Order: sequence, then C-alpha cells, then structure tokens
Amino acid sequence: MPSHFETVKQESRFLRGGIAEGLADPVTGAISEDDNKLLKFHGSYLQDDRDIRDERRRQKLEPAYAFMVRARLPGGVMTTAQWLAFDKIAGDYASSGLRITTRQTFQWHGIIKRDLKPTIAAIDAAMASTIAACGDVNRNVVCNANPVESQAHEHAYAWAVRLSEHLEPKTRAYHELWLDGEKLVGEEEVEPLYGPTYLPRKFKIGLAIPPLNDIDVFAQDLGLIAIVEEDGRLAGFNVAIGGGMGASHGDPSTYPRLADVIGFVLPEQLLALAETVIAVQRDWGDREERKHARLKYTIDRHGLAAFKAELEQRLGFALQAERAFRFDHNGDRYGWIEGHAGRWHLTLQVESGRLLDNEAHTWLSGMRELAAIHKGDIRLTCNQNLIIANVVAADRAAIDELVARHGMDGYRKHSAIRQHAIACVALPTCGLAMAESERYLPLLLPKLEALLDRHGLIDAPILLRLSGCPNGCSRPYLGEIALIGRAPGRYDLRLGADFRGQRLNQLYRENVDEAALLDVLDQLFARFAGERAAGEHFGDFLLRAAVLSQPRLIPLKVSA
Ligand code: SRM
Ligand code: SF4
Repeated sequence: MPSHFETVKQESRFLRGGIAEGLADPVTGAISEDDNKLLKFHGSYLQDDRDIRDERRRQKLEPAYAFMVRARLPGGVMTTAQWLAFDKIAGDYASSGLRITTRQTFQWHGIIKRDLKPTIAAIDAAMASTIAACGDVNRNVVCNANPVESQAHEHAYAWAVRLSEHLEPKTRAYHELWLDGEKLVGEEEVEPLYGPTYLPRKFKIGLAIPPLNDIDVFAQDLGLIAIVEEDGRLAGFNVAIGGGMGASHGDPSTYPRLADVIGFVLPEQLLALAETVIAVQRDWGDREERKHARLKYTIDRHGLAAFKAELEQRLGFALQAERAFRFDHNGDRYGWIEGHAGRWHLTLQVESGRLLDNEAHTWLSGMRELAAIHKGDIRLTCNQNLIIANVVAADRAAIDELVARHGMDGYRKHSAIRQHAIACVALPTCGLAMAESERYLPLLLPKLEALLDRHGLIDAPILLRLSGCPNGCSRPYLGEIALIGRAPGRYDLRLGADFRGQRLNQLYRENVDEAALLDVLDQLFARFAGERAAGEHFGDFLLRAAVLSQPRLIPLKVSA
C-alpha cells in the first residue's frame, strides 16, 4: 500500500494542498504536518528552535516555530547583485545570517510565518528560485565549483543549468502561492515528467570534472563525470547512478552507497539520459516505505544490469563504454587560481558555511563591501566555501586587502585538518539531529589539532566530516575521519574513506564520547606518524596497516 505521503501528494493538486490556508492562520506559527511536507517542494521546512523547546513546553507555549528557506542555485553561481539581495533577505527576515549548504546553495533559518512569502518573493525578485530546493524531485544540480578554469568547465556549468531547468517541476502552484500568480481556473495542469505524485523520494544530480571530485560525484543519485579531450573539448559524460548517504542507526536495510559507473553519453544525450533515469526511478521506486525509496535501493532491489537494460530500452540507444578518468582529491583548493582568459578565482574557507559578523570575522559586512566593488561573480562550493570568481589581475590586491581586513582569509592560517572539515547544520534547527555538529566543530578542532601537532601531523590533510545524525548531510561516509551523532555528546566514529571520494569509510567505534574519541585517534595518529609511507593519506594508511579491513571496492573499473 502506498505510504500516507503518496496520498497527500496525489491529493495536493500539484503541490498546493492547504499551504495557503495554513499560512493565513494567525492562531499558530506552524502549518499542518502534511502541508509542511508539501512545502518542502517549494524550498522551505517548518522547524522549531530546539534550544528552547523544553522551556516552552514547561511554559505551556507552542514551540518557537520558524521556517528554513533554501534557494535553488545550479552550480552555486551568482552575480554580485544577487549576493546583495540574498544578504538583505538575511538581514530583513532570517535569524542567523547566510548559510552555505553542502550542495552549493544558500539557506536562511528562523523565518517567521508572516515573512515566508516576502522571503520567497524576494528570492524570486533576485532572479533565483526556491522551487524544488527540497522535496521528492530533482534538487539543486551541483557542479564543479570553479567552472571557469577552462572552457570545458564553462560548458559543464551550462549543462548543470540546463539540467536544472529541464527537470524543474512545471506546477503553477509556486507562482500562485508566493508570487501572486493567477490561479488556474478550469485549465488542465500536467507534470509531464513527474506526474501527480512526483518521485518516491528526493533525487540529486552532480557534475564533476576530473581530476577534482569537489562535489563528491559518487554520492549523487546521478553523478556525471565530464570527459574533457586534450584540446579542452567536452567529449561527454561518464554516467554513475545510485549514490546516496542516508542511513538509520541500527537498521541494516538502510546504508550509504557509492554510485556505479554504467557508461558514457554524449552531451546532446544528457537531458534524455537524466530524464529517463528519473522516469525509471519514478516508476520502479518504492512508494510504500520512504526509507527504501531512494534510487540506490531501487537499483539494489532490481539489480544494476536490469536497471541499465530498462534505461537503455526507454532511451532507445545503448550507453557507450565508460571512458578513462582519474580523480586526485575532493574538497576545495584555497587561495588564488588562474583560470582561462586571464581571470583569477579566490577560494575562501567558511567554517561550516555560516556567514555572520562576529569578533573573529565579519563575513556579511565583508562580502557586502566586496559585492559593491567586485566586477566578476561569486560561487559557492559543495564543501560550504565560497569563490570570488572572475577577477582581473589588477584587482587582486584590493580584494586581498578587503578579505584580510574582514578576517575572511582564515584558510591561510588553518591547519590542514581544519581546511578539510565539514559539519552539517544539526542543532538547534534540524529536527532530526541527535547530537551537535556545526556548533561542535569549533570545539573539537583545537583538540584534534593539539593531537596532530603532538605527532608532527599538523600539515597532514585529513578529511573530517561531522553529522548530527546518520542522514549524512555532510557526506560523512566519505570522511577519512567521521563523527555521526547518536545522542547528545555521543558519536559513532567511522574511519578510512579515501581522499578522492571513491571509498566509503567503516564503523570503528560505536556510540562513544569525546574522551574515547580523542583517545582512539591519539593512538592511530601515533601509528600514522611512525609508519606512514611518503604521501600516504590517513584513510589509505588505516587499510594498509590493517587497522581496518579491506572494503568492497566501488565499481570504478577504469580509474587507476
Ligand atoms: Fe540533508 C534532511 C540539511 C545535504 C541527506 N537535511 C535534512 C534536513 C532538511 C532535516 C529534515 O528533513 O528535517 C536538514 C535541515 C537542517 C537545517 O536546520 O537546516 C538537512 N542537508 C542539509 C544541509 C543544509 C546540510 C549542510 O550543513 O549544508 C544540506 C543542504 C543541501 C542542499 O542545498 O540541498 C544537506 N542532505 C545533504 C546531503 C549531501 C549532499 O546532497 O551532497 C545528504 C546526503 C546525500 C543523500 O541525499 O543521500 C543529505 N538530508 C539527508 C537525508 C537522508 C536522505 C536519505 O536518503 O536517507 C535527510 C532526511 C530525509 O530526507 O528524510 C536530510
Ligand atoms: Fe540534520 Fe542529520 Fe542532516 Fe545533520 S545529518 S543536518 S543532523 S538531518
């Protein structure tokens, strides 16, 4: 039997439900549970401030409800005018600045009910959107974060935009609800790709350009690996399907999975390919149990070969054999990089993607000042960082001065592990968080740095990922060291992913507190310092030294 939410979608009249009525209700700061689920398709969630949840309950008050809003920003690229508009929205309506997400877009937290419509309307006025930023549809299409390094990067970014637009839901509900668009009266509405019940679950697409796997392409439902010829031409894309991170503690029927590479398509075949992978998932995905509804489970249930055969039969052509590729690393490269056409790009690290003004740094004021003088654009990365892009050489010095004056040049001073750390939002806004993540990272890092320093490893780049629960929003199963929340102050410690995003880590200690975590890591750092081979990464070392068992190799048949 289809899950309750399938019925809610079916009866929602293409994502309208009772959202308008719920928003107009002055008695509560919330909307109904079913409407909240529909609201996700419009790019927003109802949350409550968990820091004060118990206190409000004691005072017999309803929870401190507020909405999170997420923009859809394919490839994470925006103009300076858009930056200023997003910054103004943060000032006018949100409670905690701007938050860069692990899918290279912005979130705003703490928006009260009456401000939700003006917020979404302001995002639209800035020539962006929130439709399909969340929900059972194709989400923000992510793309290599530095898309102007060569012309092939520009083309790959253009494909990210085309995919995003092509796969956008077609319902007029978004315009009706948020932009005062005319109501459809008597006209037949259709969702040609999604149909009235949309997808069984969320769907994510990402484009990577080797040798940089900065988007974690194997964590995507549909990962596309750009194949660039020696002359810089974009030949097409290797296709990887079935990646996903989410799992539930204690439920082995849920698991993180890396995508399988199943072939190669030409650029002109890309839209049909994406649309058809989605259509097969739409028809074959589990609509009874949402926990098992992602594409990764559909593929494992039917078998990769059967899925591929169905895909090719519907496409009417066979995928070509996958082309050779090689990734060097994931994560971002900080500092200035020269792109093509004499333009420069400066990548800055933003801890956990949170942009605020405080004593240590003034990100909001600094970026506001920058947006007023910068002639290029701004890009967000899947590692929660930002790039000041398309700068002419003559403007670099002024930007360097501004960045230093606002304390935004932290990356220069950061230890290697800090440079490679990501944490999901978790408390106080995330309703699913079991432990702290974003707020714990700044407390944990100095302790890890002290250990690494003691063992002479302060310059060793190690991928550190923290998530407040096993849903995996920081892609923790791809961390060389990962902490996954179990309960307040307690985490599962997972170890041993590689530095290229091609191997999942393994559970090493279950449900441990900080003292136990640091003790275990101290011992492993000591061994790493003494026994590591030249250039060897921590995750690889743990396998070679048999601290961890050899994992199932992911299906990367061609990369050496
Ligand atoms: Fe996520 C749910 C935040 C990237 C897997 N994620 C949530 C919610 C909306 C909680 C909820 O459902 O009530 C979190 C809101 C927290 C808050 O207060 O803002 C949340 N996810 C985030 C962000 C903001 C984390 C961050 O620190 O940046 C990321 C927003 C990305 C975006 O712009 O679209 C974010 N989430 C991810 C990723 C990483 C990625 O996509 O590259 C994953 C793992 C990849 C994947 O999808 O498998 C991820 N989020 C989940 C899941 C588990 C899905 C599953 O298949 O089991 C959930 C829970 C769910 O969907 O039921 C979830
Ligand atoms: Fe919330 Fe869990 Fe995602 Fe962290 S990993 S943002 S705690 S759902």
